[in-house]
Amino acid sequence: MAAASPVETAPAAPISSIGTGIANLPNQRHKIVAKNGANFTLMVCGESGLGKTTFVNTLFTTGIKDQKNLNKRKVKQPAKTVQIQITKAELEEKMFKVKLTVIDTPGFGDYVNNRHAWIPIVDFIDDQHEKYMRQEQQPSRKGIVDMRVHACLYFIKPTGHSLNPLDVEVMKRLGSRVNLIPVIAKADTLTPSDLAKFKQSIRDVISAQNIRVYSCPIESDDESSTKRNHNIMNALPFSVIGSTQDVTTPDGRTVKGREYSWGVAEVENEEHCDFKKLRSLLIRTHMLDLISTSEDVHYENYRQSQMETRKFGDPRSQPSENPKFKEEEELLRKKFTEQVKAEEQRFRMWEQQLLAERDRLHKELESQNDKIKELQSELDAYYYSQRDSPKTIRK
Ligand SMILES: Nc1nc2c(ncn2[C@@H]2O[C@H](COP(=O)(O)OP(=O)(O)OP(=O)(O)O)[C@@H](O)[C@H]2O)c(=O)[nH]1
Ligand SMILES: [Mg+2]
Repeated sequence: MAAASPVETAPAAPISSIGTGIANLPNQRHKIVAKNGANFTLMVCGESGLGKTTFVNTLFTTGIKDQKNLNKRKVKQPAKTVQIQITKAELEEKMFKVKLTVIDTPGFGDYVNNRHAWIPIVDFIDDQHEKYMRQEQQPSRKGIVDMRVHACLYFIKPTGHSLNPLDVEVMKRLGSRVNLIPVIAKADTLTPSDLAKFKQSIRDVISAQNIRVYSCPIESDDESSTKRNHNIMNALPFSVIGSTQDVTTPDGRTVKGREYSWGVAEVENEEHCDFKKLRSLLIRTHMLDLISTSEDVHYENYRQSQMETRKFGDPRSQPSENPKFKEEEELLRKKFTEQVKAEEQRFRMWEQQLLAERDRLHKELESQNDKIKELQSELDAYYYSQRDSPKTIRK
């Protein structure tokens, strides 16, 4: 279970930021959020080495202004993530506060035995729903700790082909639990035309496989928002470039980006990738929609399915669909059946040997009987011949 695995929590950093969209929220929601403050939890996951940790660092260094953290993060390249890592920050805009939690997860699928390494991630999401539900059932519901995931970025390898079967399997499971946002990693490794083709083929697989991904409401009261929403949705899956390095462009600008002999791939350039669109969707324009759909749809689904399958207060049953256990169970069953078959075969041969031995003994017994009879009759003949002989008469 993911809950049992150690989780590293970075200390909360009070961060003030201009630019979160909380002040622009629709009025009614605005009041609720203003009163309670908002919790926003973002998770990143996907295969190993795709730049998840780099993305999180990039987000912190470009979107959230925290000078102390920024220096620390800039110094070293991220090492391979080996456990779920939680970073907390506070965003503040005007009077509104958002507690941002970013969950970085270990990559999966890079070697054969790691095929099921995504299970702890799915379990982590379920566990947060479970913990929240349990707290909700308590008499006192003050100070509820809430780490339900509001958006899950799924990193896709920039192969230029399509989604692989592991992507499809994981995305299906994630999409039914959280707002799933597909992201193409390392967009700087694809040419613009390859990227466009790649995006289309991913969209095709998502719809053919019925993978549920986050889609924001398009229509809005004002035209510019509607246009912006269209723009955002058309860019899906978002391509990203991650970098915390400052580099200088040929025209002399200093930007976050990656330097190549042919030029600079800029993180915040809309011509190069969709990082800006994605960041804006997450921490500006659609944060509230992500929070409310998580609560109204995903958490509600979880709550209802749990209520239907167990009594109030009962612990959560082991997820029966856990494919790792299923595979192991299947293997054991196969082994068991094979062993039973082999034993049966052995018994059948043994039985046949016994039957053959019994027949042989029967036959031997019969021949022995025949011999005895023969001898008996010989003996009888001898006896009569002796009895009738003159010697016997003389006696
Ligand atoms: N070309 C390119 N390389 C990148 C990008 N983002 C990250 N990288 C590089 O990819 C390597 C892996 O990056 P990480 O951020 O550690 O990847 P990760 O997904 O967190 O890996 P795990 O923790 O093993 O799951 C590093 O060498 C990064 O510098 C990108 O946008 N483009
Ligand atoms: Mg990592």
